[in-house]
Amino acid sequence: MGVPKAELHVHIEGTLEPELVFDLARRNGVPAPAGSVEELRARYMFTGLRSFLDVYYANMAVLRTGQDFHDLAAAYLARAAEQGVRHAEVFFDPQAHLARGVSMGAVVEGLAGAADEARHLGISADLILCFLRDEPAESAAEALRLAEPFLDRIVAVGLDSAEAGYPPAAFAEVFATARAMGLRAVAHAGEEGPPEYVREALDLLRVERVDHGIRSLEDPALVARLRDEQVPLTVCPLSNVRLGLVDAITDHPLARMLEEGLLATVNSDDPAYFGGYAGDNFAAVRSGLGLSDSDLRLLAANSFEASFLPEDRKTDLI
Ligand code: ES4
Ligand code: ZN
Repeated sequence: MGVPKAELHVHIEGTLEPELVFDLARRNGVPAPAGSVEELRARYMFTGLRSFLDVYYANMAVLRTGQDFHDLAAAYLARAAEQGVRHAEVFFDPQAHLARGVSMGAVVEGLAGAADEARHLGISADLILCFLRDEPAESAAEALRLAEPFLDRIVAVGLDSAEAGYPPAAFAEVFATARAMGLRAVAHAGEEGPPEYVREALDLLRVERVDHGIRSLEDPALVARLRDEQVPLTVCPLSNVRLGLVDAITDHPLARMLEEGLLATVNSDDPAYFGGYAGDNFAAVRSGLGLSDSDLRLLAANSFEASFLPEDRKTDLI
């Protein structure tokens, strides 16, 4: 079951297990991306973020209807609840789906319907609309415009996809528009990109959390700022190892981040691809880094603290 926690960094499309890829391909009459589940899983050997994203975007082509998004989220929320996740803030990538002719309504209503139904499992979920940083900012603005009728189901905007060479600055305006609409803001930064991208995310996008942020450790002044301002970092240990950004779980910088007094959390990122859900990531850092019970309690408390839940619900859950 695992310690009660919130999951703040999970891409719903990254929870698409190979079995569901094949079920949905059959249901929708679209080609499966491989000959078999085993053949597909055998491709999950990544040399970096780009090599992972190529497989991730290819597989999500089987997602066509609101029911597909519902079933995807229902499966994730059931597995997350089993691993002790009491609240999830879930990324989705609408631009990738709009490009295939899937409507914003099908995506958001499918995901939100599953979130409503999962309440009886003891898990709540909110949605974070992510912009693709390797697409033009105009495309992000169009996605935000299309999301306006569904804003009551969306808590925040985020920024994801290939990072190196795509600094946050280009998205300052669309993030300002989103904040003016009442949305909160987060961004991936310092995963494969330099510490400067973390600064830009804070200063230009005015994000309240940084997703990954591990490369911040290369810059002592930035570390001091993240500590002083207690900026939450949503760290994804198994993801970093599987993408080759960290050599081994035993070398993961999470231990150093805690020593530095940073507000770190542990998350799964794309659990269908990286070898585990939230509880598996907690287990991996516990054994790989030799974290103590009090470290694990701190990580769990941080996850609620860093969430966008109302203060009274945070205190109930911590
Ligand atoms: C992602 Cl691991 C990672 N990094 C950036 N963007 C992403 N989208 C899905 N997984
Ligand atoms: Zn991510």
